[in-house]
Amino acid sequence: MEGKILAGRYQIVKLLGEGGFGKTYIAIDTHLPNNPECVVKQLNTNKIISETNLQIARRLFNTEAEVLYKLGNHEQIPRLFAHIEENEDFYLVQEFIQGVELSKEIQPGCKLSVQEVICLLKEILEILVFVHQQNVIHRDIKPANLIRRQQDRKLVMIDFGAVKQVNTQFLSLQSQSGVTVAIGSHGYMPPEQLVGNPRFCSDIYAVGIIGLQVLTGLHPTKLPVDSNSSEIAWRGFCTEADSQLYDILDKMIRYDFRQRYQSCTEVISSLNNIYLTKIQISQTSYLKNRIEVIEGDITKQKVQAIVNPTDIQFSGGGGVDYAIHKAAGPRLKEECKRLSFWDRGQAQITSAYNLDSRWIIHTVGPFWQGGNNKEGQILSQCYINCLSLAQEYSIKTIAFPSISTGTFGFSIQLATRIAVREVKTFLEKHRFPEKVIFVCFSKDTYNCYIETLEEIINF
Ligand code: AR6
Repeated sequence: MEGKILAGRYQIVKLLGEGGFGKTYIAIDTHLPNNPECVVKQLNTNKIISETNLQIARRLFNTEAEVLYKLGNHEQIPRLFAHIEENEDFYLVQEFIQGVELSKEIQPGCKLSVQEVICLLKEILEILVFVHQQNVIHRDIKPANLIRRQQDRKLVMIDFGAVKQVNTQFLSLQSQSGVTVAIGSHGYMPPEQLVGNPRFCSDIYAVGIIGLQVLTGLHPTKLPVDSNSSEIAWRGFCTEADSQLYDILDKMIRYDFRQRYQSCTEVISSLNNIYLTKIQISQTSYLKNRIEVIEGDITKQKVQAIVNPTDIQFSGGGGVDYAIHKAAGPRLKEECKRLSFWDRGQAQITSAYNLDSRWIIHTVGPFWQGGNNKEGQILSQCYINCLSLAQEYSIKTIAFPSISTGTFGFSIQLATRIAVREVKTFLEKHRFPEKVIFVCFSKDTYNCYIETLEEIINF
């Protein structure tokens, strides 16, 4: 194969690996300047004898190439450049990812801390959310299929679909004729997949197993299985105590798939929800580190999300709302138009377009009417709903203006008290957002926040 040029463009350089029905090569793209490297996966059809099976292979290959093409829209999944059929062999040409496989990072005996494990699990699960949304089950999640990209240190998920899905089909054809080819990897594959019934939660199982591997420092095949329950008996190999993470892992790797988490977002949400340990909470300094008060303009903040107090028409009509719309540009207005009607106290998230932040969380605060119309409760809901969205999106830093204290006429003192109380309660229970910044537009508001924080959290 070396030296062969596919489709008059991709020149095979060397063999990277070989599996059941195919081979993977490094190639160069002779049509682009500097001839960048790419990966060519070949589905070898030598073993497919009948014309009908060849047609099935072709159909699967084409459908799966379409799926891969869609998946490649995610920045942590290699892009598909081409799919080629030549002399009844099928090829996929993909982006080459420069980096190190996770399997090389986690050598035997290498243990990560609880916090590091949580980050790793979330990073893998966030990619899988997208994959599952496209109705694809990866089927072979393992450290060797996750590459830590050199350029940005992000994980990239590789080895998808086409060749594998086609393989799986032929696996059943082959097994009828007595030849078996293993799909999936020993130790990472859940029982239902072993009998040919993979589900979305089979991928969740595999991610859970990676979690066990990095927590215990043991390869999954080295972990004992309880003969009564068939569950993996892994906890005895951990040094740190963190029952919340351990409970989540247990639910990811249950022997019976019905007892597992059924979606990746559910797992992410549980991971985000891990309560801070008692020690962390008792350190008042810890909360202090997560709250900041500044005097300034919220539209200038370099944070992941800013909060926009708006009205139920999302008009961008006045106050901060106007300033945010002006700074974000007209595309924000377009997106806001598509949002549905809200009640006061609710929150919704949009992109932040031209702003330095990634997100805007819009919330409709209460209009002060003398205090007898649940204004306090509604304002609390604004804070809780904004913070919950921040948590759901794993937002690290969020900036709040003083909601409802302008056009909507709430007293600064009362609004500040509610803001501080809700932020404190939320942060004590959640890891995200990691930091909340109160952005005050005037010296008076700033002083009010400082005094209230001193009183409520010893700021
Ligand atoms: N950065 C930070 N804070 C600001 C900024 C800024 N650039 N500009 C104003 N503030 P308001 P509301 C402060 O009236 O009371 C709009 O018309 C300001 O000093 O913007 O929640 C919407 O469309 C005040 O303390 O919001 C809604 O109809 C606080 O932000 C309505 O106002 C909020 O003032 C919402 O009223």
